[in-house]
Amino acid sequence: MTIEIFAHPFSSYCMKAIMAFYEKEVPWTLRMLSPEHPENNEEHGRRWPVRRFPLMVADGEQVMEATAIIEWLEAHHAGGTSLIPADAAQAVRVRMMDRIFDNYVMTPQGRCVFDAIRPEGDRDPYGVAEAQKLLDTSYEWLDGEMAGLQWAAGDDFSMADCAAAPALLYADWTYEIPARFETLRAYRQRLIERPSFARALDEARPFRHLFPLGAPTDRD
Ligand SMILES: N[C@@H](CCC(=O)N[C@@H](CS)C(=O)NCC(=O)O)C(=O)O
Repeated sequence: MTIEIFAHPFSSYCMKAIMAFYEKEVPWTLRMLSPEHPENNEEHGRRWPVRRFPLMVADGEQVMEATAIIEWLEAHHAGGTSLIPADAAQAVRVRMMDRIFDNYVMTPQGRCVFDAIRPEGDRDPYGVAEAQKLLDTSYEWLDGEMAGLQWAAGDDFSMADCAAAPALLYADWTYEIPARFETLRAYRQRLIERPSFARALDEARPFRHLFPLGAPTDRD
């Protein structure tokens, strides 16, 4: 089976999908989305006019959305880490936490970053303040929720942790997780040390200068 992923290594949602492939030890080929590869940009836009990435094509079958790509991976490849429990009832927690990290950490984090790259006169301080307020709420809730847990759904690493890793990485760079949330910060560190994410993070390292708010140079 030939699996191609239209992606950029520094993209948070791409990291989410890519680390899942590393967890499952399934080989794939990068179709790099960058100005140096206009043919990839053209095919990506033709396949998915919304132009969001990652987008996966596996033997002609196309899947958009990082979560759906991981769902596809789990459905087609039994090996490696099991990212979604086969038991439907147990899978609820994984899917719920996946949505929580996407909607209430990754989304407000992105809102702050995208505001920073707008032209001066088009900035939205109210929207950024709202996003930061949501991050405050999410950080506090997650700090309590993760107490006593190794991973987002319990003892086993899952798709929810693939969502959490880039979300918490970039959220902390954007709007620091306060020191008092020790449990959440420790979970973020466990994610950074997870080999699948460490690999994706290393592949993204050459692009850190692209982070509009300035990426830290002494950590992560
Ligand atoms: N809901 C999508 C979000 C994908 C997304 O927004 N990806 C970003 C890169 S991290 C993107 O496509 N940015 C391009 C743009 O906003 O035009 C998913 O889960 O895959």
